[in-house]
Amino acid sequence: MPAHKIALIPGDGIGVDVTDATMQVLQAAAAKHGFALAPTRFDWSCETYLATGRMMPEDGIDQLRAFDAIFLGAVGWPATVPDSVSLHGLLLPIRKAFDQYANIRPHRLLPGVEGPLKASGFDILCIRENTEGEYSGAGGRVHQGRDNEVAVESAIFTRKGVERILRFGFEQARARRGHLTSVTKSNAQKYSMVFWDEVTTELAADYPDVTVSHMHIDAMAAKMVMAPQDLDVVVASNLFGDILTDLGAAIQGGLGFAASANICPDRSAPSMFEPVHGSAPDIAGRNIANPIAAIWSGAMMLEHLGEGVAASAILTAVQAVTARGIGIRPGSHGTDAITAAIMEELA
Ligand code: GGG
Repeated sequence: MPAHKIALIPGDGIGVDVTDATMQVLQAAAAKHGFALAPTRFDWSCETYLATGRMMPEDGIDQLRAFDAIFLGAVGWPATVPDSVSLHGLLLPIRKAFDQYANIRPHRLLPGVEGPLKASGFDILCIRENTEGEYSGAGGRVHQGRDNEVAVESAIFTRKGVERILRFGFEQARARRGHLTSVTKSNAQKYSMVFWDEVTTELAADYPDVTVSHMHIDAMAAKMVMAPQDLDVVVASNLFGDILTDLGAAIQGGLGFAASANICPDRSAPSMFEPVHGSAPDIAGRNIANPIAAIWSGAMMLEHLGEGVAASAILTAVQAVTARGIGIRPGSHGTDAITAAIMEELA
């Protein structure tokens, strides 16, 4: 029986709760569909940082390299470790080291879930550039604490980086409804974002079957609220994609439903799957967190591993559960109850 080697990084807060829930569902799906999952757990978190001074060991990336995929819960415990330290110590280095340049985030309403909008028939695939741009980590500070203090943070856009994420978006659009919206702020950011627009126009010639719109990030934020049903594939830079996908999560009913995949498209390294939400320290360990975003991310991982039938079965089970009204409103059902209902449907 084939066994997929999974690196599990539950991380902090509700990351632990939703990772445990996800693994129960994935293992049940594996048993039913004739494959095995061999998880290895890495307890790398803010607690690790407090104990060792690092979010993960020095050879952490090498330890992960041997796995077929990585599943991550959430990162962050701001009461003890600054978010900038935890994010740059774990999540961002993994994305960069494994060239997981395409961050894919689907936004649509599950059956029974009422989002805050009148529109319900939207199905958006946000694709966020995941390795450079505003999160490149290039910059520095001098004269700290003095009145001549300076902080510089450079957003880096390379032709290779911009081209490959746009090509990825065009391919996705081609496989879906054939429309791509490229999001920039090229009226204000006249170097990097004008460059991004130019590359989009250049590449569009290779995809005559895909229609293209250019939108500014501010107009896009309004569009996602006013007319999300008009959107198909949306491609954006690291920061813009990060923000837009929290908006996407909001219109799909909340962060409890927002799944994501950090894909290394040429498969030269493991891809990583994680819910969009963070660690939510206020509800950690209280059996309150909605595990659906994580379980959906787990289904995306199975799809990536070639287990499409099991992935579809999980999504069908999740949809059946939300259609029954389970897990559709914050606090209506606990983590365990939602997980149990999904397992029941799966069986
Ligand atoms: N579930 C992943 C997580 O903990 N996300 C928190 C976060 O702030 N992520 C920032 C990012 O996705 O770049």
